[in-house]
Amino acid sequence: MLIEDITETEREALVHWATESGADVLTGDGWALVAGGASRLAPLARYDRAPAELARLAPPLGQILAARAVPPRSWAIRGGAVALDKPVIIGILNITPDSFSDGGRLSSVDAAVEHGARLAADGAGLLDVGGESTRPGAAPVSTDEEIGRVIPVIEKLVKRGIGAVSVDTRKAAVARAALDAGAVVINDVSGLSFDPGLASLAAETNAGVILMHMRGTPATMDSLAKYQDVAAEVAAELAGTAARAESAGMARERIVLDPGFGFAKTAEHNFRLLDELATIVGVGYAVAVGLSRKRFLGAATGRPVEDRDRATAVACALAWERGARLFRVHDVALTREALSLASATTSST
Ligand code: PMM
Repeated sequence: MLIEDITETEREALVHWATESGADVLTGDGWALVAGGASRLAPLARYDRAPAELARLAPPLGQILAARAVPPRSWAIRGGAVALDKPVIIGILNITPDSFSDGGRLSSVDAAVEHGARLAADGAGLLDVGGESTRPGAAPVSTDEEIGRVIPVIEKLVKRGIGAVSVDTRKAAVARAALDAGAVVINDVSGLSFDPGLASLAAETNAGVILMHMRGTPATMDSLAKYQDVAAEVAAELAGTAARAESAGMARERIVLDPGFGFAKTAEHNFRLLDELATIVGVGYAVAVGLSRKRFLGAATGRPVEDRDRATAVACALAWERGARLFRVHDVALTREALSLASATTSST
């Protein structure tokens, strides 16, 4: 890597760092050439690991390294594996009172299962069933209520063999009930920070996990949307989450990371994060994105929430190019079309 326009202090710090870490460095007036394997150079691109004098260099170095990162080709889930050499679409099945409200509980369960069948037929490789809204300011849901919403739907989806099921929950008790009912993945928007029991449960059961980045809780996250360099900071925080998951016993190949679009991020942060998504891929795990119908897509297109599926499909194609492999969306058919083109156009990145 050739690094230009560096100060004398940065040059000295770089030489010192290279001696300690075993990388090779050649320097001149205002420039440095650094050579070494990607794993040896990676800490330099982590603003939380690099020496303080080199913090300014971390974001551009992160981008250089990330551009060379190769996304994992497979994700181990409970009882199987998901190939990641093609885009994997995760269909959203939110079971909240207003989502399938056509009368009594039984008919709304059936309506949700039918919707799941349609998402699977459209090309969803995973159906993500959730019973708690995580929108800013959404009211919390009790564990019993959440179980009552999601389990009947998961049971029927599994019984009818409609598709692999993931449960979108922050709670270990809900995740356990969902796994017992046949779910194979836990999608935790809190990134293991809400319920201490979730990490050991995931490790014991060999579930696949999607660990998402956010700060605070849905009630407090908007006030925590403060970053100097959003992609580098989200990458560092997700690396910490993944390290905690592994020390709780989760195998690396079961972990998917998600930068959490819209969670503790402003529209501008979301645009930067999408552009610099390769920095998240550079952390070294498969990356999922949840872009579907989110507010920042409305900020760019002027479209209301019910008319953001085209913007979602385009955003997913951009994310694929930058190394994302899993895409959580409402409109599976449209997104699949955009991703078919994106993946046919890029050889594996
Ligand atoms: N977004 C929502 C809910 N769950 N899970 C993951 N992994 N990533 C996300 O971005 C995500 C999520 C909120 O969106 P919704 O209310 O439209 O489901």
